[in-house]
Amino acid sequence: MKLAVLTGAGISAESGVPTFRGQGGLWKSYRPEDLATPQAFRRNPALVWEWYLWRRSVIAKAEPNAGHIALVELEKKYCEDFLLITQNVDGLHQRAGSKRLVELHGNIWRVKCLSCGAVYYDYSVSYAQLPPACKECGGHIRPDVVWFGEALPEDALELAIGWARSCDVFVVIGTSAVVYPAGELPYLAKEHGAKVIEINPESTPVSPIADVIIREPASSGVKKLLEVL
Ligand code: BJW
Ligand code: ZN
Repeated sequence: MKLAVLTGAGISAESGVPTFRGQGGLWKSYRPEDLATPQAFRRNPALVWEWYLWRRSVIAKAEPNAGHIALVELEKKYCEDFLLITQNVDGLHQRAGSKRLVELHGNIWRVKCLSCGAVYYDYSVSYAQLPPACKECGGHIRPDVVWFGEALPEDALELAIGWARSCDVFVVIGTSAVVYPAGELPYLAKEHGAKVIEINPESTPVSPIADVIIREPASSGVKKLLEVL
């Protein structure tokens, strides 16, 4: 049996990382839609960087929770018949030990230079100046994440689409599923005959097509999933 899992911000909520939408999703009264765009960065790069540095500092203090860890168990059980597709940029799946993982929206700990194109990991939670300078050429750097209106990394998206089309079970954990193209993957899986399982304390647009719904937080929900799969 081939198993694909799509995760969103909800899986990291119990690690203390705020979700984007709903309670606690706001930073200084800005909506993510107002900050996670190339236009916002062009208009006010320091403000956008401040948001990312605040999030980095929160993530740096966070630990993977029982939900992340249970997904590592699932990967060990299914081996190459398993793929974890995450919209999260926090790196908590990797810290828990997930290996068969694809990041659709980049990684908050990676930066990209707007002048020379260098891409590298950078674990700073503060910089002397904003926007920070590239270590290679001194140009301005930005977080290597995917903002609204930007294309997702081609390889990552192709892999995710291939798995959605070919898996037997597609599990959706802790995502509002309102952001595309990631939000489309559960529908694609369903269309291609997969059983869809949702783990989320709240109803989402995926709920009506889900074959099984576990209306629980990720930490207890993924443990239940381990018992049935
Ligand atoms: C728990 C829990 C617990 C709580 N346990 N669960 C109109 C229609 C359709 C599409 C569009 C449209 N207009 C524009 C678009 C496209 C746009 C889009 O989708 N917009 C919609 C908002 C309408 N998409 C894009 O622009 C994408 N790119 C694109 O389409 O490119 C086309 C292109 C092609 C070729 C060339 C050029 C362009 C890019 C989308 C990028 C999204 N980026 C962000 C920021 C990433 C960087 C960063 O982190 O800063 O990604 S936005 C933000 O939303 C982030 C997330 O990954 C993403 C999804 O959020 P997620 O994870 O679902 O979180 P929440 O907060 O929404 O939900 C949390 C859930 O957890 C809730 O359901 C809770 O109930 C649950 N929960 N506690 C389990 N304990
Ligand atoms: Zn550079």
